[in-house]
Amino acid sequence: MTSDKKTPVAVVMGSDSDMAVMQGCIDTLKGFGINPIVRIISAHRTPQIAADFADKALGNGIKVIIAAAGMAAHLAGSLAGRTRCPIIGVPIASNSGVGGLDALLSTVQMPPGIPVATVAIGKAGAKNAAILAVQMLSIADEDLAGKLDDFRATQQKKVIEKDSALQG
Ligand code: RP5
Repeated sequence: MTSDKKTPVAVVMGSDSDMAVMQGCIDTLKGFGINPIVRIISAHRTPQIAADFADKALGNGIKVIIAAAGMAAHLAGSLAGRTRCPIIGVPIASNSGVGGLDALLSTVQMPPGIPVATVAIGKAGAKNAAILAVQMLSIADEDLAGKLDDFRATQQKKVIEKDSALQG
């Protein structure tokens, strides 16, 4: 079975200032042939738009939402409260001076019943969010599953080559 690869993933971020981190997420998805919907939506500054987006997500064919925000990062959680669509949260390190711990706790500490699958702070988390979304979709998509296997094999090969080079 092959899912629609054009629109199954939405990448939502609280501000355009988050794009420097989230570009890696978008690029990783594109590397797997997924051209995501990309939106700037704020839980605090545009709350009605956030609510409408969440309410319509499943009906619009979205299967996974990746939500990134910094500071009091309520975007992922507020979307999660309004949709069954799985939400992957990416905490962003802003200029708050606490290195993204504010966003990490705001994203990960969801009350029981409304989960957000939270990845690491920043660029590593952004890339992992894309890979996790692909893994979710690969359950029902053999083509994506094959791409993930290739990705892991390539990743493993690179590490082995670096180790070999180290051994001289
Ligand atoms: C959050 O506040 C955004 O996700 C961003 O990480 C942070 C700062 O936003 P800007 O002031 O840069 O727009 O809502």
